[in-house]
Order: sequence, then C-alpha cells, then structure tokens
Amino acid sequence: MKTAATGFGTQAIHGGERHQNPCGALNVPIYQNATFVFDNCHQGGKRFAGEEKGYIYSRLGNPSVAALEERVALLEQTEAAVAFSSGMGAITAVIWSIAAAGAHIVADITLYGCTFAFLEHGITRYGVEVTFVDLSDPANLQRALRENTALVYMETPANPNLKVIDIPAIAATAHKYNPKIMIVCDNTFATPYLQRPAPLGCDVVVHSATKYLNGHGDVIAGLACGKAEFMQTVRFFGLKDMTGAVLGPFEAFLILRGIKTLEVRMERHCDNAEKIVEYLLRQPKVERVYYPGLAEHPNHAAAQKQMRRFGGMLAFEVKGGRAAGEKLLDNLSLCVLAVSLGDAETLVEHPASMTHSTYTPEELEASCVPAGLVRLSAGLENPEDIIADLEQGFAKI
Ligand code: LCS
Repeated sequence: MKTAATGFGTQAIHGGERHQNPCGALNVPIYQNATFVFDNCHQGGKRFAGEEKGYIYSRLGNPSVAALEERVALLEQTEAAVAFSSGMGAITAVIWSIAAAGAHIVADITLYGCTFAFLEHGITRYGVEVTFVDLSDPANLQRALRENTALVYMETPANPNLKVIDIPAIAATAHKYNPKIMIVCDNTFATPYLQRPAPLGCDVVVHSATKYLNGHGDVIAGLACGKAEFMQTVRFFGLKDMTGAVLGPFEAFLILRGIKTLEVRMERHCDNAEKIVEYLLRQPKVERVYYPGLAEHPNHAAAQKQMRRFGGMLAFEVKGGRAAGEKLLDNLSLCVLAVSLGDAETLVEHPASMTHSTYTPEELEASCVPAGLVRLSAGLENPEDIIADLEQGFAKI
C-alpha cells in the first residue's frame, strides 16, 4: 500500500510496501538471518557491485529492518531511513558520515549527555572542531558559522529542559550561509507524530527509537532519516565501516509493532503531561515547571508553530533545590525512578547526576540545566494515579 495521502495513524499501521512478506502474513516476519543465499557467483558479484537488488548480509540490509526503515521514512517524510542498534549508533554514524578532519560543527548547548560527550570529547580527538551555542536564538548560529562548518546539530525539544529551537529559522540561517551545511535534528522527544523536522528544512532527522517509537521499554535502537543518496553514505560508510551498530531483526519487529500505536500513545502521553503540568503549577513546593506548552515557556511561540502538541516530557524544580528534588524522587512509588523515556510507565530521574552527568557543573549551568532539575516522562497510566503518587511524594519533603 502506498499511503502518502492518508492520516498519520493509518500510515503508521499500513505504510510502505508489503513486499517483504512472501507468505502474506499480516505482520512483517522476523528474518532472523545473518546471511542470504546467492543463486550463483554471478548473482553474488552483482549484488556486491550494487547492480542487482537483493540481500547479502544483515550488516548491509535485512528485510525486517528494511520494513522498519521504510515505515519511519514515510512518517518523517524523508526519502529514506537507516536503522541502528542504538540512538547513539545513529547519531555517531551520521556525524562520522558528514565531518572529516578539518571540519567544524555548530551544536546546541543542551543535548542528551552522551551526544554531548561524543561532540565534546569524542569527535574532537579526530581533528574536528565543535562550537556549542544556544540555538534557540538564530543570531548565535549566525555568529558561529565558518567557512568550514559542515554540520549544525540540535535536539528540539531538548533533553532534559525542554528548550525548543525554531527549526525553519536555524535551517534558513545555515543554508543561506552555505547550502551544503547539513542540519541534523534529533526528533526523539517529539516523534514524527508531533513534529517533522525534514519538511521544516532539516537534512537529517535522528532518533533514539528506544523511546517513543518503540514505546515499551524493551528495545535499544536508533534511526536516521534523510535524502536517499546521503542515507546510502550513512549505511555504507557510517554504519557498515565506522560504527557497525546494526539493528537486529527481532528489535525491528518490536519497533514496527510499537509504531502501530504511536499516534494513540502520543495523544495519551500529551494528555497526561498536560494534567501533570497543571498539578505541578498548583503544587506550592514546586519552584518552576518546564513544558513547551506553557505560554510562559521562553520558546512557546516556536513550539506552537512547529509542533502538533507539546509532548509527554516535562521537567521541574522543587523548592529547596537538589536535596528536595532527590527526596521527592526517593519517595515516589508508582512513578519509576529510572532513566530512558517514552515508555508506558511514568519515569522520573535527576539529569545532573544521571543522564547529563557527562556535563561538568559549569557546563550544565551554561546549558540551563539546574542542579536540582527533575525530569518526568509522562506514562500511559491514569493521570489521577500519577498525580496522587506525586502528591504523596511532595508531602514527604
Ligand atoms: N537522543 C536523545 C534525545 C536521547 O534522549 C537519547 C537517550 C539518545 C539520543 C541516545 O539514544 P540511545 O542510544 O540510548 O538509544 N536518552 C536517554 C535518556 O534520557 N535516558 O536514558 C537514555
């Protein structure tokens, strides 16, 4: 079924071709195979030379994984996608594929901790320079661009403080300076249901599919989406040669299964986040709430322009700082104290000591991540139960 004209939920269930499925099974089968059989040497040679379609070896392609790639490309409205065994696999393969020694990268200052670590301490070991700026103001990008800038990297909404970056403004600023600059956007927090960075001007969209795309806390995976030609480079250089971070067919099956319910899950995540935010705004022990849907959020206007709704992630500071925040987290019972996000369970964590412990205290301050910030991933439970758990936790502070 070709589904370009249908709604998001329909595409998430039916999108792409059913050609991976010779027996007519409803779901794409799990092709649990490392290698694929050639009819003869001539055919094997042609496949390696790229002169004949067909599978060779699962590091280069696998039918179950290909079905996932096709579905996510459709949802992100890009020509192609490549799947990886983690979000970090996707991010590093994309960056290796763009930046070589002598190149310059401009990255936003607020990023998931391991993405920051790769850009700050990883790729910089190989002759690539990285400038971190606050991309919520495009004037900061304008000042940071250089003749050798190859890539602009951002997350929006950003992990963990939900900062929002105006995607069309950033893409326009960079592409006006040099149309060859690749704009890479991590769309993990929003998912393609809430936001599509490619039609807004980005060249590459990356995901930790570990989160909402899979949605059930049982897989680590990543995806990169973009133009078919560049995705070929990402597959045959970034993935095949540089990282080897190949997704397994069983994980691909689970993510395809999760994506079928992405729209209904995201609606419920958003409903629950909004109700939790309303509660936190009323809770006298809360100092500040971070949620892009709030009119007082500094980037609310940009969020309104580019997002369908404002997502299931939120953050807050408790009066009394880090000690009070930790006291709250230690006393929750329904809300689970764990990193990761986008699962059925409401997950809470302390970024400064957990997901963002790769930043120094000074770097966290520069990234507008307060030492006491608490991050919450609104789950799919009944909202009154989540709020009752928070209420009993606040009572213990
Ligand atoms: N991008 C974002 C925005 C993320 O939040 C994460 C992981 C990654 C990329 C990396 O993906 P992975 O390799 O883990 O699939 N974020 C995590 C977090 O906030 N808690 O635990 C992991």
